[in-house]
Amino acid sequence: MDLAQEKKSFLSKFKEADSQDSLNSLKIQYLGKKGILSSLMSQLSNAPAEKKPELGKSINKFKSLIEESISSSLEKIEQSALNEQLSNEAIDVTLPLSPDVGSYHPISLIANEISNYFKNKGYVLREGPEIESEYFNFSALNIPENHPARDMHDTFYFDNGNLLRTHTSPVQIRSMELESPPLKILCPGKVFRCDSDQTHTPMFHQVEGLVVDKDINFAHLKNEILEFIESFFKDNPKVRFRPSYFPFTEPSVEVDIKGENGWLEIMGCGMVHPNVLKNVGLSPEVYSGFAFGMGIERMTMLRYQISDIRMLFENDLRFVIKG
Ligand code: 2NL
Repeated sequence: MDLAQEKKSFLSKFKEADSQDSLNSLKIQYLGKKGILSSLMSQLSNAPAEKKPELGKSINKFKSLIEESISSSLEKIEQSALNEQLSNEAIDVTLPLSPDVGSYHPISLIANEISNYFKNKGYVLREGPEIESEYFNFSALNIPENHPARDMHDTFYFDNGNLLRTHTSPVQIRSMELESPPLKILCPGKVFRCDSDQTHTPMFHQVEGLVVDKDINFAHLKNEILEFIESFFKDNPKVRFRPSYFPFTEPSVEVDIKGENGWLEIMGCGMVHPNVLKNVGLSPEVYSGFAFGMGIERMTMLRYQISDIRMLFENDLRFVIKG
């Protein structure tokens, strides 16, 4: 075997090898156990002693040449395969989002808007159970047993005497029992009444506010309501405070705004009844408060000009899909 000849033949085969497979088989052919390099090495042992050092050096040089050229070629091929894979797997982050992306239901939008408005005024959110006792839903609110107001509310009762709350007021009773004045809370949530027509559904949402402190008077209540209406209804409607009756407030009023077809009732409110304060252990001689309540569906219908409350509960996808 002639080293120079082998070198020439390797270089020409190497030039042809353009894949991982051909490079690997070339490697075996030259550097493998029974490869060309090992035959050259065995020739070395038969060579005359004076030629051995130089021949050995040349064989080693040839070996390094083979190793380096094959491994650098393999590295180049691997790198370009990796680049190709990366470019194939690339995600185009500039692609538009699916137009069918979800959005908040109008009731949630209005509930959040009202909650955020009052949070910015210093109110804190309070929540409570939807299944209540008669005490928290009625008695504590100055609605005695056999009072017609209990029928008025079309209450859903459980066999054990508990009920589905008919308003969120029991949350405020619980807060007054657990915390102490000054108190400024907002209670949004689901409420239930056995009633169903164009303006009533058996479940609806209410938000009630309560402020209790020393020296709270009707002017505070009136100002709070007027500022809220000015913010919620952008077209600055005329407002009317109309005397009314709730067992849990005295005096009580209902609030109307002037619409295109006359006055529209939007909420009820009043000064917390002294009996309600007594029921939660607060002296009406020391403390006073105001409370207000409104239906979230009603506010939603006014904002989006929805004429039938049941449309809000029909799962019409146009209510919840953007775009
Ligand atoms: C309405 C009227 C109202 C209240 C809710 C309340 C709560 C406590 C004490 C006194 Cl703990 N009052 N809440 C007061 C007046 C009116 O709601 O039309 N809601 C839809």
